[in-house]
Amino acid sequence: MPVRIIATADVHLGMKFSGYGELASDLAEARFAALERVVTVGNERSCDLLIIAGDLFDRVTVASVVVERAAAILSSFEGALVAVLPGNHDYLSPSGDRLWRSFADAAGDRTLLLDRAAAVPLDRYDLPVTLLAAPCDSLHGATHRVGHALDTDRSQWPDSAVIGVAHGSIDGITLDTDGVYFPMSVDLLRRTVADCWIIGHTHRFHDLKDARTVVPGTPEPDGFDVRVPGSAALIDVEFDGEGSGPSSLHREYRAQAVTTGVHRFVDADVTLDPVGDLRAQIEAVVPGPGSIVRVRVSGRVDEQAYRAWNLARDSLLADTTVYRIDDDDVQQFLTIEQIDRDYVAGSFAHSILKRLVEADDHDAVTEAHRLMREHAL
Ligand SMILES: [Mn+2]
Repeated sequence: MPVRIIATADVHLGMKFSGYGELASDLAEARFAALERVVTVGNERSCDLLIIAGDLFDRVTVASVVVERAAAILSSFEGALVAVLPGNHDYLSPSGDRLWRSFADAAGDRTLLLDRAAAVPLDRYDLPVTLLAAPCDSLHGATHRVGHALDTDRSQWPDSAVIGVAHGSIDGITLDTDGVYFPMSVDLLRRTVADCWIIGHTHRFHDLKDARTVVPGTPEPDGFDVRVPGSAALIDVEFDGEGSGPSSLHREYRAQAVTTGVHRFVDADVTLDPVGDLRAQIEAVVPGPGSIVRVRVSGRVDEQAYRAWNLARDSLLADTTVYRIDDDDVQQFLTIEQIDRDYVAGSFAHSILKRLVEADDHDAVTEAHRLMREHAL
């Protein structure tokens, strides 16, 4: 009997986005919508199991309304079970778990908290699956929590798929310079008895066949370091090898990313063409509704276009899809009229600038003008 899983991680419900001004509430709300879409996709694709591989919540101190909303959304999953692993942001705390206790109170009986580093057979939910759970117990950890999956005897579950669920960095995939996010390597994962791993923490989808590992990614991008749309992983685990006894059962997984996110974070560079419509040149790099764009603008324009650019920039910023404009590199052409106006005729500065403008050497004009202003010549 094949098993179909919808997997997500790093939902980070309760994230505040305090640096994003008036976009903050929209971005915070989008994370709940993303979890709803994960559940919807799971239902549409008739998934048996929904797995959340850590960081469902952004921190252990999220408001109880956040916990209740999460539990309500997850309760609409129509498969046999929702399994939730604590990640490094919503870690199990040794001092007692207000977060996970209130989650357990709010969640239904088809929700299972993976709160021990142990094997968890799911036969009581009528699923031919044993999970090897590796929850986080702190924000940081120098060593992974998957050790028990190395020396577990999997022959105790001859008819089950054995699926690891962990949270942390993966060597070569996740940036973890100091090795503080429960680091795992492809080699380590390969040596475990799992048929397949589902590992959270990395915010973009990966199917690491070498490591038999699926990284679902975050269902909704949470900043400019996530350049891909939000996704979840749809995983089919197939059993074959019939006829020669259960121990020879061969299990194989197939994984695909399904898009679940709304927002896209985009960085763009624009060199202004002073002749064209300035606002339109910026709008051309906005990929569409839901995108949050940071634009670096450069170019050299005349005095009139420079004034027009300042107006265009302000109106673009009032439009919240363009989140930030860095236009330090937009420079104004210097004209003879301006030089006559700003510098004393016959002065050193006046004659140098005038000669450079007449020679059409605008790079030199810009640089000389900058130096003269700096030194108040
Ligand atoms: Mn994490």
